[in-house]
Amino acid sequence: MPRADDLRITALAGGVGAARFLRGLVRVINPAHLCVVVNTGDDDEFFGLCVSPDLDTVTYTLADAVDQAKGWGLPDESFRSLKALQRYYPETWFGLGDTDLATHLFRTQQLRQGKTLTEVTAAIAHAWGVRATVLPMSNEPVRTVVHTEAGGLPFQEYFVKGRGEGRVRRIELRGLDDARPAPGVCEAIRSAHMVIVPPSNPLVSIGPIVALPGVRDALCQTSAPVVGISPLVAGKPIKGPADRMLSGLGIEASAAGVAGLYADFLDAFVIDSQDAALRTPLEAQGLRVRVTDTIMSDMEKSVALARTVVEQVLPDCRS
Ligand code: FO1
Repeated sequence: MPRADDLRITALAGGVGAARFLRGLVRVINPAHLCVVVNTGDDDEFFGLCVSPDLDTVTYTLADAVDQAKGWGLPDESFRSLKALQRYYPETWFGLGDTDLATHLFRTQQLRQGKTLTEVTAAIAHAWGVRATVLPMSNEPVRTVVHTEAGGLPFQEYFVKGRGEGRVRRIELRGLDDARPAPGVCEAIRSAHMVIVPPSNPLVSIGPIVALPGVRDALCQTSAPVVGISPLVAGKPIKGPADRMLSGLGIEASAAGVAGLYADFLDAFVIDSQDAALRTPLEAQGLRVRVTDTIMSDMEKSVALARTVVEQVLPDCRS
């Protein structure tokens, strides 16, 4: 059995929820042994700039540079450039901060020079001193489009401009048919000692990663235990519209509903103490269940949760 220090862990990640877990994980294991595969379905272009919100949230958080209150972006931001852009653009609802703009300018320029998103993401992570490997899920664009009664909206338009309102009827992953997992994604899942699915939205954060060809098979076939952490506590997410999205699609908005979406690849599931009653039904589905405090309101709680997850499955890990 490997020691916690030697563990090679691959985590799938959306934005804020996953990042809060990962900030604890890099204090429990060697960060150089962590590979994070990040959702890019939320990516979009604003003012000609390529914006990858989940990649940046993970990178800034692992660099201990994220705005703690919001969980995304950089602290002490000003928005003078955005205000100036109002002169030229009718819509400036997406809050790109002045400091954050540097990352989008760099990413856009590098992509236009022909670099892949994998290469640019590695360069950004390196520039922020991040020791973990941060991988975009794909180098091809996959865009999450949320269909409500009002029609299909690109993810940021649904989530930020529309505040996640409207009954969700369908989630479309535009571009999926022409996309492959980025180099290293399936290998990282297959060669890890442990795979973690942190508390991210199962439909629009983890869903796009798992939908890429070969990723679900890699998760099912890896010899590593796959452990998930429920993003829902007493049926509600800490942040975002996951519960309403699940209900809209006819899926139970609970830890059990989320476990059902991961049923074919999950070995163990960590649920919150408030959901202790779900332990027995989840165990009846063949899952190993750990009940603990999953609300990561500060760094100590993130570290404690990461330690619980790692210790829970450590005995299952092959050397
Ligand atoms: N979230 C918001 O609620 N409002 C914003 O204006 C906003 C801007 C933004 C800019 C850069 C960035 O990296 C993230 C940003 N986010 C904003 C967060 C983002 O919408 C979400 O965290 C993810 O897409 C969901 O994981």
